[in-house]
Amino acid sequence: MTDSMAAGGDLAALQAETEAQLAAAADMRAWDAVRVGVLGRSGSLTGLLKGLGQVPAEQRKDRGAALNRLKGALEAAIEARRVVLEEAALDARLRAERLDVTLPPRPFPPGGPGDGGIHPISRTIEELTALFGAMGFAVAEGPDIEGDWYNFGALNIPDHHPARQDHDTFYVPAPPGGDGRRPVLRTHTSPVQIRTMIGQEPPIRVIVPGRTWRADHDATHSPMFHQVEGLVIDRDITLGHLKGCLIDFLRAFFGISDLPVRFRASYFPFTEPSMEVDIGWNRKTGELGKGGDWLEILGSGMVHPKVLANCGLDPRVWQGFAFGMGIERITMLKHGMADLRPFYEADVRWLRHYAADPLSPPSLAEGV
Ligand code: 2NM
Repeated sequence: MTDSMAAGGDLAALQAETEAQLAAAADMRAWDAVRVGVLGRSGSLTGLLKGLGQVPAEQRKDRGAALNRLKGALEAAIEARRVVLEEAALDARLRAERLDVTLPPRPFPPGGPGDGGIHPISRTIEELTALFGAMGFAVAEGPDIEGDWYNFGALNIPDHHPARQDHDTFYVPAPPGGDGRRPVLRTHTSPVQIRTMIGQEPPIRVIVPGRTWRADHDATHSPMFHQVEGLVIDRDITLGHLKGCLIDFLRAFFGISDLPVRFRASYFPFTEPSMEVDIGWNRKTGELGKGGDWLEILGSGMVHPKVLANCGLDPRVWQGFAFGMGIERITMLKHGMADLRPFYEADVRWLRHYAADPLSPPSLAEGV
């Protein structure tokens, strides 16, 4: 026991030395070495505390109090340095990982690897979603492989109907233990309207874009293609609502405010009455909106009472209209595309030409 120890000079020296080491510790590894060197099992302060027993009894109380004060001071200094080092580490990481969200977008149309565009089918679906969304329609989806009842039966399509024939429809082998009817690759998106009517209370306003399948393949038909169908069900829906909705839609979609639209009586098993809808165009030039010729563009009608009843809706209370059209077809007409096949061929030249800018999604304000 030296005089300086008795006066606590060794403690002041240890405190000064530890504080210097902490200040010099530039990272958490160095910091931890200092901590262990002082407070660890064979650390300098731990040694001093262990030596307390050898201190003469008359000095032990003061010495113990001084050691405890020192321990508190060193623990506080070590903790303070940890906070500083961790904040510095976080600052460095934030600087290194900084993302400049004000950088200009990648060039469009896509010109090189890493650049992308929206496929015209996807773009049309985005446009339909925006246009009908503004009229209060939600988007509904359902399975591509359907039960016979959802695809045909509920829609009042009888067993002998030509649409059901193997010739037109892709069937899947009937699973064991079922009713023996084969599941089908849906031939239209109408089964999703059936599921919607069964699953949710009216009023209903949905559009259903999606893949559909028919055993057909030539320059204007693909075995897989896309449809959008729409359904409105409420207490007092009339043919007037159908006409207003579809005229507004067609004029907005094609961007022609005075596009001629004609409703022509037709037949579908699932609607009564049923109507084909034609738009005005020039057969020679392909120009839409003028020319005196008519082009069939979609099918529509008031939902058949039997279809409503099949879905558990009382036709004396609920009624509505439905419509359907081909997405490839309206996309080709809108953009003057000559051939259906490039939609599915992943030809980068065609895609670069027709792809839409992913950073400019369709907006009603700009006109889709
Ligand atoms: C069309 C034409 C006319 C239609 C009917 C229904 C349902 F489920 F409500 F009965 N969904 N879609 C419909 C009506 C589809 O496509 C040319």
